[in-house]
Amino acid sequence: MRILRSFHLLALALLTLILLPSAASAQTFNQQGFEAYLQYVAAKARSEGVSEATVTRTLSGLALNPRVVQLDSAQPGRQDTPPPLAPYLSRHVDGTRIAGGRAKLRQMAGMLPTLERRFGVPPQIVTAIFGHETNYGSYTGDFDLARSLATLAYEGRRRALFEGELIALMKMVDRGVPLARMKGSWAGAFGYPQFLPSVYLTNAVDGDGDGFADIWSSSADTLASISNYFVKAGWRHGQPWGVGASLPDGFNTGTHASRLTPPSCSRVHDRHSAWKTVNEWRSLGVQPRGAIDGNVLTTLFQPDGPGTRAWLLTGNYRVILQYNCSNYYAMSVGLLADEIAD
Ligand SMILES: [Ca+2]
Repeated sequence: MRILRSFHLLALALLTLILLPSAASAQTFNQQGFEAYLQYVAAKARSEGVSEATVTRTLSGLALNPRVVQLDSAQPGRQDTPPPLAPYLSRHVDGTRIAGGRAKLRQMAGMLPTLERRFGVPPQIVTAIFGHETNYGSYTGDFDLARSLATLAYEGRRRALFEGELIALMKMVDRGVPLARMKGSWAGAFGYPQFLPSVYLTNAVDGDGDGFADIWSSSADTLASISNYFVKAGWRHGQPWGVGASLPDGFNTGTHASRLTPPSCSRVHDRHSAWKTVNEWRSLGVQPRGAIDGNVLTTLFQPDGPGTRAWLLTGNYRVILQYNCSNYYAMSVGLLADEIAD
């Protein structure tokens, strides 16, 4: 076995030398180059222990998907001034999504105490994620995931990410997930919580006791899997994600800017102030408008400028950002969760 692995790795190294320069160049960005690249991915998957049967079934006959390339290149670029938050919130935390969340919590009421005891994450937070990702399961995408991931990897803008996800997809198949279930968004996310394959492998769990983590059609498994993700990402039981805050007249948030350099996703984190305890904020005249312990560390966030809504955000807000690093996303998840809670 060890010898076989070494042989695979050697073959992989050779294939990398032979294929990558041509696969990456503009001239060979075509089906032929794509197929050559897939040979390289197949060798890499084998070296990571994926079975030959799965490699063949997943990659043979796969065609480059021009629609995925088109959608990826149409992604909006960076904007110098972020758009205002308030209009986004009114579009995403609306009556329909709030009613849908309350209905989902009622439907799942039987399992919620167990869920919260097992993971320590409030069901309304997890349900708000479910609501934001797929409107509680009403749309999950019908792109062929292997084809999307292979296309995005071959295209090369984020090759390491998508190549890893394509191999993770094959590992899911080896674990018993039918290849026919591998449908999802053009960018490779699937199921009720829109996990990527690597996220499924490390976070998906069974919530209804049938032994299978079915995030395609089981709300119980979906809520358990998102809860598991949140626990692993560091959710602190008993702390809110954040609370609204009243600022004194003329308060200058700029004087409390953070001096830390965020390790990742800096454009999102740069918009938050320095960390202070709630009591320290109170001493500066900032009043929390919800229940929160005085010793909790928070950042102040007033996205739309002086005179607009402001919030004190806890470390749990950072956990929501790990799911999707966008202030627009995390704020609307937090506010939707507050709305759908009892
Ligand atoms: Ca299950």
